[in-house]
Amino acid sequence: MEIMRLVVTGTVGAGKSTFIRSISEIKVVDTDTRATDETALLKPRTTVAFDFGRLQFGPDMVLHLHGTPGQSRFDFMWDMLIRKAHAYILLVGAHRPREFRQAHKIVNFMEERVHIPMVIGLTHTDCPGAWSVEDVYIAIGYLNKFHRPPMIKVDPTQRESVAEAMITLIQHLILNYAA
Ligand SMILES: Nc1nc2c(ncn2[C@@H]2O[C@H](COP(=O)(O)OP(=O)(O)OP(=O)(O)O)[C@@H](O)[C@H]2O)c(=O)[nH]1
Ligand SMILES: [Mg+2]
Repeated sequence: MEIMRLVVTGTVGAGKSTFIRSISEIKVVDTDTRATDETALLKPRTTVAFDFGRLQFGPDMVLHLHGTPGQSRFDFMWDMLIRKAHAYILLVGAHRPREFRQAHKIVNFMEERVHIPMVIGLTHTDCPGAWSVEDVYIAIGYLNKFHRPPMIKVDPTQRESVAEAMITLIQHLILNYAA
């Protein structure tokens, strides 16, 4: 049985914990705690260490899903989780442009440590003020159309949508391995 370790990272409240809860076949181990800092203005609970979920993918492969906290004060967890990952998805809330800088910062953090396949999952596209895929690419620093990771819209609350995003990530991973 092959274990594929995938990291779900991204900005605060983008939907990382929800994403893993939607797809995991075991009850997710999470470390969500009542938010007491500025995050409390956005949401009542936040991840302080990690989320962990598991998904059987075909007869010979099992996916381990590791969700990171969104807040950068927990970036030692980003470091621990990304170093063991085979690929990652960066979730970005399309409705919170003020967080796009943070998304850029997370990508830089990861790229300084690993060179592994990644895709971007754009969440909250159903919310008022949501930015388009093209505008988000530019806002987080991907100006060159020919040199970008794939970006897909994903609704972490919908299992089907999360499954589609996972398939995109795994296809990207396989293509990269084959190259
Ligand atoms: N409408 C809508 N709500 C969403 C979407 N994605 C996530 N949510 C909601 O956003 C809220 C925050 O989701 P979480 O999964 O806690 O976010 P997180 O990325 O784990 O946040 P931190 O751990 O604090 O960084 C939850 O209430 C989700 O149900 C989306 O695409 N659309
Ligand atoms: Mg979380």
